[in-house]
Amino acid sequence: MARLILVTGFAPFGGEHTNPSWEVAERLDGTEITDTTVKALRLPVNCGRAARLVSEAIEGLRPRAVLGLGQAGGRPALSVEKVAINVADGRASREVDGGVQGKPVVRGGPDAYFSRLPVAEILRTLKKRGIPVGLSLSAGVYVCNSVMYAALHTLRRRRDVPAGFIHLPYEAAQAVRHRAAASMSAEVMANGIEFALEVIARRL
Ligand code: PCA
Repeated sequence: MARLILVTGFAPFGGEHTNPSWEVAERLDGTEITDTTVKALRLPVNCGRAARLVSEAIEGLRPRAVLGLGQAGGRPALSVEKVAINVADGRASREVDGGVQGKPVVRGGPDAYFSRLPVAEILRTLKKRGIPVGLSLSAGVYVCNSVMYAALHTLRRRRDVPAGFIHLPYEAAQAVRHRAAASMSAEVMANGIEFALEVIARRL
């Protein structure tokens, strides 16, 4: 059976017509990266449903690695997430509260999981190749955090399967509607994610 890397992206939300995470995942769908094939999965912007779907995909497809992608509008660079917490708040507008009104992603689950991607190597490689990238210590408390947490929880006994999450800035055309917030072209983001997948695949 082909070795798969599962790459998830999201539907548009918050009045947007596109979501860069799906633009990038869709571009990479079916490509071969170091003897692995990218399988893209589009997730709904709903904490419970997205978490369930990513877990089901991991159980059903048995990927060798999992990389979640999501939009973090306003961030200036790709951000490699270090940690997912067991808090889900189903309303993006309440991110500012830090999820104090949130529920657990998994009832009884551990407080947090660290990314199991080679974070430092991804950061080094992307910087070397001229892709703006940084480390993030919070994936938030909205759907992206839920997906990262759910993937790591599903794989908690399969430590040989690297899994984690990278947030993407607005795509250039979206930023026009946000007072020219920081943005990047889908092409540069896709290149960056391809480099990250190469780093991940090389270690499998
Ligand atoms: N970004 C949101 C949810 C979907 C997405 O693309 C987040 O950061 O949680």
